[in-house]
Amino acid sequence: MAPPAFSEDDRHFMRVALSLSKRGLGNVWPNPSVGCVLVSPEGVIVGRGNTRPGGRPHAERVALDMAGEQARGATAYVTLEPCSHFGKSPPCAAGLIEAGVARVVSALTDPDNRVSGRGHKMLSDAGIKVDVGLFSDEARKINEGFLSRIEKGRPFVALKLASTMDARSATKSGESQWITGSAAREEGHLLRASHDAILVGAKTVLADDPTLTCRLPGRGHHSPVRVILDRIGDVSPSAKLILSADDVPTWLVTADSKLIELSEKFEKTSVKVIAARCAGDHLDLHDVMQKLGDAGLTRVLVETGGNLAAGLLNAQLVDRIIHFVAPSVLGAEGKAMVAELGIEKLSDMPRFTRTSVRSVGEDIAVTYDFKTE
Ligand code: AOF
Ligand code: ZN
Repeated sequence: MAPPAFSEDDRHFMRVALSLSKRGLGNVWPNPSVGCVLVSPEGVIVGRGNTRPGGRPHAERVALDMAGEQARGATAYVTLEPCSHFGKSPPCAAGLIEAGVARVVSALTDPDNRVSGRGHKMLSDAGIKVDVGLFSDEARKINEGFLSRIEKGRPFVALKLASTMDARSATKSGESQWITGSAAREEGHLLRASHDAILVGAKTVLADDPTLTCRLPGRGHHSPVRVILDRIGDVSPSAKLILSADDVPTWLVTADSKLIELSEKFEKTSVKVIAARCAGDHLDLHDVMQKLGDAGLTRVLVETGGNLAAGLLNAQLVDRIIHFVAPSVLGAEGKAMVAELGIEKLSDMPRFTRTSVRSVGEDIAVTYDFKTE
């Protein structure tokens, strides 16, 4: 069958839906962040919506509620296939049918096995014209977290690194605050807001006692889950992350053998203790990510020291690197931003594709995505 032909209007309205969908990133896990625009036959937007915080209501439901009767005869632009399953509310596909929508333009088939094509089929069985595939690459990118959890069983992992020009992240004695400037640190907060969780190692908690919240003027107080990897139970109940666990969710991942001990240690707090397998003297990072995916996380931002960064790179678990580079030099005695990887041959290096370079205040921010082929 020939691929559907999309008009300039189709492209325009799908772009609006895509930009709406970005608003929910970090806020809608375990669900994908979807955007929906309803356009009347006269070309007027009569409803729009994106998946609401916590993942419900779905985008289509929000847009349909806004449009009311005006949805009749409209075209719906959706960044993901409308769902076909009964969750806490009836399927979005049924909602679109009932509202009398005439055509649905959808960017992507939903890989969730409760949907996977059935939403599109429900719509076309009801006589609605369904055109799939407009801006699918863009839609995939926005929902890379959700897709990773469904397709690989683990969240999309972004590693944030901040260093001098010679890739040092601290002095020999461990002084690291602050290598990058205030603009880069502010960007760091923005980055946190678009992730479901921030992951750190116990060593970072012991050294810096961070809060890892999102402090962004005018952007409310959405703070992602804080995840601490603490294989042996080093983190103290008086760490700021633990003390603030009532306000911002804090999860601690430990070795299977420590589950009971640490559950008791944090019994009186709101900390959620999760057990993962060990591989030698460290946590099996594949199992850690699998457990975080099982718990619903789709986008994890790692802000940690060189050892965990190296572990994740060696395990091929880094999907993206965001590297802030300061205009300074620390020399070989400084701490490397990535610890030893044990690489002997260039052909064994993990390789990335650069996707953006920007100047941020005095620093530069370079983003790289993992090279898959
Ligand atoms: C949509 N529109 O805005 C989103 C969808 O647990 P439930 O019932 O909320 O369903 C979650 C699933 O619904 C999720 O895994 C994905 O397949 C789909 N998400 N679907 O029609 C939306 N967020
Ligand atoms: Zn839905």
